[in-house]
Amino acid sequence: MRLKGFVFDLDGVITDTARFHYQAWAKIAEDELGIRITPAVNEGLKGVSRMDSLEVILKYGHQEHDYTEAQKVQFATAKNDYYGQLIDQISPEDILPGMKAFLNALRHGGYGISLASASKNAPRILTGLGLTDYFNAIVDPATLRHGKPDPEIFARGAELLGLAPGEVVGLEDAVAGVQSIKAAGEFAVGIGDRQLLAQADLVFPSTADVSLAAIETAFAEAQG
Ligand code: B16
Ligand code: MG
Repeated sequence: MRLKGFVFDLDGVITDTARFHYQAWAKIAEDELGIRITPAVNEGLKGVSRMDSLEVILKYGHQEHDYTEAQKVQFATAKNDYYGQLIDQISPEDILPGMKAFLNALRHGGYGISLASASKNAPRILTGLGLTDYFNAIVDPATLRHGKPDPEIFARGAELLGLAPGEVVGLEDAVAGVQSIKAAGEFAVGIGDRQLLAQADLVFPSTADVSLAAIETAFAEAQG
């Protein structure tokens, strides 16, 4: 099959929102729950949906049975309100190194481009970054039944481009994300630690290293 499209994760691939998620969850956890989260806890929240992130934090604080659904929704809403204030500062300067050039190369190459982010704030973040126009489609995470590592989100990313899974590359920085790409039957490009992302077909240590030529070569070789 020929390579025709790219399905992007957002946080950790295009920009670093993890620090804002951390800041917002740390505040809500401390103020409302009396739980002090650590950077290690935050690592476990990457790529995880908002409500599931709250469950991880409650479990960490041994409070997983202490609240009603309505109270949990309140905590998650408070977190998102504060997070919204933080991401309002996002500008094109927050695009991770190399990614603007990479998106330009994809556009010139005539590739389809879609976004497979678990974040309901993704459209707002792309607007802040000035990147909305690069994307032919954005998966709406509210319409999904399962989060990463389930294949649903990356499968949808290809579908929205009108492409088969075998015709696209998925880009991810999280282990659960790479698992989602592979389970969808797509070619996985990992960004980060080679050992951690060993399930990816190709790994770049950082966004600055991502090369379209290297991806095209590896994709063609994988066709056998
Ligand atoms: P929201 P990604 C994910 O984005 C984040 O990594 C994760 O930390 C966050 O909880 C999730 O989005 C949901 O975000 O609260 O804005 O809907 O990595 O899938 O681009
Ligand atoms: Mg990510």
